[in-house]
Amino acid sequence: MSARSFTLQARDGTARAGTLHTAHGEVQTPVFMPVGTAGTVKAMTADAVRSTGARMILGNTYHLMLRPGAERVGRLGGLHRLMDWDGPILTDSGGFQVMSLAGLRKMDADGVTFQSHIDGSKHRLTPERSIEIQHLLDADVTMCFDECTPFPATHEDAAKSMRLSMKWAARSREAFRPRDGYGLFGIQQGSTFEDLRAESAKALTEIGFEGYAIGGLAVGEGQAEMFRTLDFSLPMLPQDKPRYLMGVGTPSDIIGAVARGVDMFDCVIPTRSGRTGRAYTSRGVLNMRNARHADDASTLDPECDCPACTRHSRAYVQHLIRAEEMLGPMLLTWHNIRYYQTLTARLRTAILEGRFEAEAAAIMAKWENTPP
Ligand code: PRF
Ligand code: ZN
Repeated sequence: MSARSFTLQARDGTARAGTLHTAHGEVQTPVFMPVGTAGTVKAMTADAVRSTGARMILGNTYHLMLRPGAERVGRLGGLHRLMDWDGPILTDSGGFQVMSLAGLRKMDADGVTFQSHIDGSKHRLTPERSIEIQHLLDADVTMCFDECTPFPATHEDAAKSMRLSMKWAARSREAFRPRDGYGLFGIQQGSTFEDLRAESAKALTEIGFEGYAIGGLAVGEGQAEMFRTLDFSLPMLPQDKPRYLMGVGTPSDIIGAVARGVDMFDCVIPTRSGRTGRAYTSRGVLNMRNARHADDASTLDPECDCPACTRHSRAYVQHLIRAEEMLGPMLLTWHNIRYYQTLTARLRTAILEGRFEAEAAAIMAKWENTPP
């Protein structure tokens, strides 16, 4: 990426609409990136993902280094080629996944050694190796190697953890090879402490990144505390660069975060809940396992234009889920991703037209007050 890797098109209050320019095309923000952890957005072909309106997806250093291996992905022409996704890809750096998935793990100031959750084999990640892997994957947006501070944390523990992440951010910047259309994002930490978020923002902006992520949130603090932290954390980050809230969230989390100035999101909710039988709709969440859908000839969401909604009944989706047919999770995943794309597109249009607040209120009112 270059100096103009992000253009801000409009502001409505603190909400923003922009465009991210990458080697694999442009992305309109606010953007929701479906999670493609292991070289696939689970249950979806790349064409299907694109047809939902998604333009950028997320991949994971941790999973791909273990299987099929970063060097192998590199030899096979990179992640875009491997998975037939020609749009932009952002890759997470691995530390967060090591902490949540790996078996035995040992942290030191230089990096982390861990056991694979797949076969118990031993591996090591450092800032330098994480960046190298993300190069091999050919990520359009590379994330700094960081430690996601667990919640709750004492001020002392959060400070120590954040300062380690800032040292790793400087090493990540050193290791990153700048190329046109490619960028490195810093990750702010500091738990829910204002002084630590400020120290982290200062450290990151002094190093200088193409974008800034807010890490260490959505880890159990709850929505009110997350919003309170965003209220003071976002103004600390450069206005002219994209802001990415990692691992968030529910539709209401996303609306509240966009209102506060976040531009980018990723979350497993639409894909994971699709595989467990839940549909996110304009009128709230449907559990498609519930017996009340067994004879229901209506669609999942009358406002949705996805294949599940335009061609199938709730009764059919229920049947597929109960019979454990693969098409059930496929249709629900497709629908849920389409719902998230429709949501962010609506927010973007409203920001461009200067009516964000009313649009957000209308979406939330229908979500909360209309029986699904
Ligand atoms: N750091 C990284 N990835 C993440 C997080 C983080 O803090 C989170 C926190 N919600 C999700 N994914 N590198
Ligand atoms: Zn649908």
